[in-house]
Amino acid sequence: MATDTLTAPVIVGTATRPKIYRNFIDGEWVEASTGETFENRNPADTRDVVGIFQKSGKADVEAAVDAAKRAFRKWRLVPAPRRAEIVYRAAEMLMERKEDYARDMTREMGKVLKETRGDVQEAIDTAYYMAGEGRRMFGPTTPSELPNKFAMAVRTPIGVCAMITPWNFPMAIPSWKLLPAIVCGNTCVIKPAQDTPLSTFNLVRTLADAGVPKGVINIVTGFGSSVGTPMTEHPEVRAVSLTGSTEVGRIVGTSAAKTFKHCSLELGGKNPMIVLDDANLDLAIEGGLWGGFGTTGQRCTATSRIIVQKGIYGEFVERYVNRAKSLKVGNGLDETVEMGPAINASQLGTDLNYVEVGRSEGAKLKCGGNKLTKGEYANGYFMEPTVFIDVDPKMRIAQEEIFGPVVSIIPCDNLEHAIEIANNIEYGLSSALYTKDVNKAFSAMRDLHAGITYINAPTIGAEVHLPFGGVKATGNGHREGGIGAIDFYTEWKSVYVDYSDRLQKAQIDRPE
Ligand code: UN1
Repeated sequence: MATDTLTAPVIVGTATRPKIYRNFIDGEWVEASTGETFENRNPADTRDVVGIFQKSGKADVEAAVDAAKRAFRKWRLVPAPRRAEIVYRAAEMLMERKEDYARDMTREMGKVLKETRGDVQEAIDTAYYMAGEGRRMFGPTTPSELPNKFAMAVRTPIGVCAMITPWNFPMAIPSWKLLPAIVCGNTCVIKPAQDTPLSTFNLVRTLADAGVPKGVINIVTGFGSSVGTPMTEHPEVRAVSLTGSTEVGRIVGTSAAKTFKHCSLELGGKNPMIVLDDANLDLAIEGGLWGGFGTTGQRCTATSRIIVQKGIYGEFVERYVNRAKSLKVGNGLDETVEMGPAINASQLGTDLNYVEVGRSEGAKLKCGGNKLTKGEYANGYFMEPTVFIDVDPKMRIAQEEIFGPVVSIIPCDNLEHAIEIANNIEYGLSSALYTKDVNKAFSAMRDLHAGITYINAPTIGAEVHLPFGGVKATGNGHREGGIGAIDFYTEWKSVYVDYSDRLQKAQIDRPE
C-alpha cells in the first residue's frame, strides 16, 4: 500500500486523467483492499470526472476501526480544551480554503456556488462552536444526600464512532458529526456519500493539517452494502450516526440495536410552510421559492408543501408560479444560476416519476415537470422547477419525500385546518408559518408537530448552535447541532466521593 504525507491524498491528476483519491486510514492515504474504484462525476456535466475514489470493502472498514480503536487510547486522554484548539485551527484554515472547497463542492454535487459557500461556512460555524465546547462540556455537580460526600456527573467519550453521511450537505453534515465527536474525545470512521466524497476529503484533510492525530478520523469510501453495513455491525463501533433516508435509517437502527450502539438517525422530511391571509405575501413567495427550490429541493428540510389560506390562495399561486418559471436553471458554477441539477440519474428519475404520480392523482401541474435536455443541459441531470396546485393532502406527492424540485400547494380554510394538514404526515422535521398575528404564531409554535418551526421564514436555514432533528419517522429522538451533539457523543459517568471516613448508606442512613 502506498503512503503519502497527510496533505497529498492524490495519486494522479493531470488535465486529461482524473485524480485518484485513496482512503484515509491511520493517518495514511491507502488503496482499498478490493483493488476497485468508482468515479465521482459532475451532475451538471457528466463528462467531467471530479475524481476516482476507492470502492472499499469490509477489510477496509476493519482496518479503519482498528486504527480508530488504537487512536482512542491516547486521544481520550488529551484534555478537551487541547482537542478543541485543533478544531479551532481547522476553522481558521477552512476560512482560507472556503472558495476552493465551495467550487469543488459545486462540481461534485451541483448546487449553486452561493449555497456551497454556505455549506463550507456551516462547517466553519460548527468548528467554532465545537471549539468553544472544549472548555464547557458541562455536567452537574450537585449536593449529596449524605454529609461529607461529594457528587457530580462527568461526560466521558464513547469510543469509536461510525458516521454515514449524505450527498446534499457534503461538508456541513460530516462536520456536525465529526467535530463534536472528536472534541468529546471519540475517534471516527466516516463513509461519505458515494456521489460527493471530495468535500468530506477536503474537510478531513483540513482537520489533519490542523493537527488531528493519526487514526482519530478515518475515511472509507464506497457503497452502503459493502462499507456502511460492516460499519454498523462492527462490535468495536460504539456509536453510529446516519443522515439519510427513512428506509436506510430503519436498517441502520435495527443493525446498531443488536450490539447496543448509540444510534442517531436523521432521516426524511415533508416540510410544510403555512401562509395565512394576513401574511406579507412578497416575503412568503420569496421564502417559498428559496425553501422549495434551493438545493434543487434536495434538503431534508426543503419546503415541499405550501399550505395557503383561501383568501390569498389565487394570488399566491399566480405569483409563486410565475417566479418559479423564471428561476434560472443551470451549472452552479455560473454565479447567475439559481437552481442546479439533480444529484444523479436515479434521483432525476424519481423526481420525474413523481410528476407522473401527481398527474395521475389529479393534482394540477401548474409549471415545470419536464427534464431539460437541450444545449447546456444536454450532459446533466436537469429538470424544470415544478409546482402542483390544488393538491389534496392525502395524495402521494403531498405525503412522500421526493427530494427534488417539486412543490405541492395545498389550499386550507384557517390556521387550525392548516396545522391539521401539516401534522397529518409520517415525518416531522421542519415547519413554517407566515403571519403577522402574534397569537397565531405562538399557537403554531406550540402545535406544529416538528423538530423545527420557523415564523416568517421558510423551512430551511437551521443554525448550527441549535438542536437539529425531527419527530416521528424523521429520526429516533436525538438531535445534532449545539448541545444535542455533545449529548450524543458522550456518556455520563456519575462520580461520588465520600470523605466522611465511615460507611454511609444512601437511602438508608437518614438523619433523624
Ligand atoms: C439537510 O437538509 O439535510 O437547515 C440539512 C438547513 C441546513 C441544513 C440542512 N442548514 O436547511
